[in-house]
Amino acid sequence: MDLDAITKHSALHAKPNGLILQYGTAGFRSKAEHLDHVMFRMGLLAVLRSKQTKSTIGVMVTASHNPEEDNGVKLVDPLGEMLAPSWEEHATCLVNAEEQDMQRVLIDISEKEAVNLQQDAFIVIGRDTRPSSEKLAQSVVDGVTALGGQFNDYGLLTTPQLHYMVYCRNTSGQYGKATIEGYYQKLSKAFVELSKQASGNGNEYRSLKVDCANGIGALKLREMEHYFSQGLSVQLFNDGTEGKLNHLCGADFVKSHQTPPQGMEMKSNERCCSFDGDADRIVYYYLDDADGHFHLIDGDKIATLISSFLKELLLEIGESLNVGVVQTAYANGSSTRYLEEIMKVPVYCAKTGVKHLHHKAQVFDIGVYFEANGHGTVLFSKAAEMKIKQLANDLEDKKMKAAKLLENIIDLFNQAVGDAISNMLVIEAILTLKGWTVQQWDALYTDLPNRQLKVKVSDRQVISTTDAERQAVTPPGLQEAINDLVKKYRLSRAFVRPSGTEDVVRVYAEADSQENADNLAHEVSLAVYRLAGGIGERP
Ligand code: NG1
Ligand code: ZN
Repeated sequence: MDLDAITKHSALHAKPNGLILQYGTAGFRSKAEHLDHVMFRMGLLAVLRSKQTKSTIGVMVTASHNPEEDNGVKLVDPLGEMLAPSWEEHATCLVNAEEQDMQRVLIDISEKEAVNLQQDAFIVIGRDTRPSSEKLAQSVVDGVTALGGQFNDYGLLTTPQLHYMVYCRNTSGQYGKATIEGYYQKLSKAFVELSKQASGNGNEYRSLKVDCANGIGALKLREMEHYFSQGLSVQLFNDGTEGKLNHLCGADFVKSHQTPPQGMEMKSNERCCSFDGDADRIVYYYLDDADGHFHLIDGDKIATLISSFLKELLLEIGESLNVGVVQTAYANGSSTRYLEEIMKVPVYCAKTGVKHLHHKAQVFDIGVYFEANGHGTVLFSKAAEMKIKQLANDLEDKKMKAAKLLENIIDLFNQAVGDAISNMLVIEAILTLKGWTVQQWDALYTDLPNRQLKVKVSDRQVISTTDAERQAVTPPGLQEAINDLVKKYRLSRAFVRPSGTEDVVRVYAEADSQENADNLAHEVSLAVYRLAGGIGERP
């Protein structure tokens, strides 16, 4: 390690005095102007991680669904997964070290993790469309080169595309080609194959309106469109030519406000969907002509559609591969009930953040995981994948057809991470194959009315939780207060947890009516404000 060179370069990316940031649910996030040193240091850390794992490591510059002024960065581990927990701690240490302590922290990490500094390092970098992203990605490059790492800067990419590149490079191209072209071809081929298997012509189902949150999804979908146009035509809204990123649009806005995005022309019964700012989340929705209401189809219903379809195919080929669904505490109670009681699939509840869901999903032959906000994918164990590929060649007609469908579905899911584009194509293919309208999909079950609120407190870490975040352990008295409030309503449930991406406490409540869900959420917010050190205006 040429420590002098690092110190010299680091001075060009100086840390603002006193600023403390934490590697959270999705890496570091903050106002863009606070992140220059973070980017440089994440470039350094990526090189160490690459040397240690002897693999390509990814660095993604994005703040996903956060406002345009924010930015963020996260590292992507060798198989496209989120960074290992011990390295998250190293990241936090490194980023918060004062300039004069940086060298020591770098050496500490290298020693603790037994990094062979002679090993080569290779880093791939991607960024979203935020005005600040280009310069910040350059600071990552500076960090990588200061430690002598090699890199490939892919420029503008969706977050899942960057995960895909990392996965491809570390599996010697077996998963796919590590190029944007390779990504488009792999997914489109699987999608077109799947759509061909649909019996009717299904034309009435094959056009989709997509709200791209004025983000990277628009650019990439436009590039990709002609690869899959045989199977689906997409009409893009909020494509970034006018509006502001994530402002009054995008998956997060639609899910949390339960209203259509601005800038989208919706006619009744049309199938519409929204991506978030870095295109790893997707939610669907439509206006019902019967009642004129807006209907949201969130990650829970996406997981239900996908897992029920997979189960049907497995039944057809007579294979007893186990399918399980992983959710978080934010999953709508109706979805959990439907999955467990009607579909008879095992359901697990994991802590918020896809790395927790991803991890849990790996225990199944086929693990379907989705956050209610529309972030998720399906993981196929290697054994399940091999079995299905073999059956697709061996079995007699009808069974073979089902096995071939499964084979294409495996190819169509981004196995590295949740991916709005890939999930959109999976959903479109399933609806076409089933001959289902968006209403038929929605009718699987009825969501319980729910409400999410945020409460500002002086230190959100005073709240600690257990049981996959469904019970508050501290501060004393809070859980008892929540229990008493929940008892007042029917079909009710509520929980609170500190956000990992914003300086707030999140409150979730559901109940038998919207009014009751709203009241319960409000009352729980007041309890948080009172017992957990609320600041500012009372909720
Ligand atoms: P936090 O801020 O920890 O609640 C949010 C989402 C997560 C996840 C991360 C990363 C909710 C309630 N929380 O985390 O699901 O997507 O952002 O983007 O939606
Ligand atoms: Zn995102």
